[in-house]
Amino acid sequence: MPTTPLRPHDLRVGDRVLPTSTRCLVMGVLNVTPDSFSDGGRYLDRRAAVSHGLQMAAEGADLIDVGGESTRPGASYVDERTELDRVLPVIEALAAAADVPISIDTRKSTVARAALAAGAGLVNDVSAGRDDPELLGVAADAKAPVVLMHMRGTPATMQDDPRYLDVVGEVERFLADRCDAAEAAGVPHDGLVIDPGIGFGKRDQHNYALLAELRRFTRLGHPVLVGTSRKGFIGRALALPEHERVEGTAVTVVWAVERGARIVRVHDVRHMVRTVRMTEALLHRSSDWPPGPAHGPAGTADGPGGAADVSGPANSPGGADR
Ligand code: PMM
Repeated sequence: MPTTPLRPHDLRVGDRVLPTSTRCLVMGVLNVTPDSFSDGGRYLDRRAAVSHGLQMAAEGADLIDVGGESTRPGASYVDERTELDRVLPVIEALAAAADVPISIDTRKSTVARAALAAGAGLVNDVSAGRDDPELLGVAADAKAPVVLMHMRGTPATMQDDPRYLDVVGEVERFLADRCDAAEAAGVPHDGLVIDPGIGFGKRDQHNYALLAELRRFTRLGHPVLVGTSRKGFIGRALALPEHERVEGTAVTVVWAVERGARIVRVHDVRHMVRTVRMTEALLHRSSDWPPGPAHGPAGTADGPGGAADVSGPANSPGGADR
């Protein structure tokens, strides 16, 4: 395994390039499920789901992750027809109306294939291609990038007494092996994203160790995705329920960006877009990162260039607003 961090590459999604080599992207979570731990039941109605996806895009999400199967601890299996019925209409509508790529959060090759045909551009598989080995070939055929996440067991069993001797080393080896499997199935090296799987078959001490050593995962040479949003370890640290974890999530996002994360998967897009931008301004010692025209949706109410744009020239000493 290489010992020094490698520069992660950009991701090619259809005819777009997602600039993961330059900045950390924000992936908005859209769970079309009755039982996901934080937003379950809210977006089971198609119109509500599509409107929330469009809102996240307007708030600056770089991509939208649509899922039709809850992966909360102990969640039961969702059959293929149910999952397809939940996600396909939402993906079709968002692909037509939103100007950001859509990823399909699934463990099933059939769902991945149909979602890609319906307009999704990436596949996010929390089983890293182990539950359904055909999924990697489906992504390869569609030339779609794949997120490979570490999980111990399945969502039904993953929190049954998870133990590791060296959680960071074990997750790193797992991800390296799954990258090899994906490449063997035809997914190109620069179509892979890796994710240590915060909260998937891990105790709090494991989540903390993985976040502390996040930079090690960048040595694999792929963009690192981190999903801490509203998760249980934040709730336990702050003694707060899911909908009260936005500040706790923001701190983990700052931490992850500072340690090399190139995609953060979040529910509270508006807040986390600002959190990521401010962290990157600090890291690059510049209010203008990446240099050049501001990224994100042009002209949203309070996005860059929008009505509430108070950015002023980079390096300006600041006027009334300091
Ligand atoms: N977490 C959840 C679902 N999918 N995918 C990736 N790649 N990484 C994650 O951390 C992740 C995921 C669970 O959270 P949710 O129920 O709020 O979607």
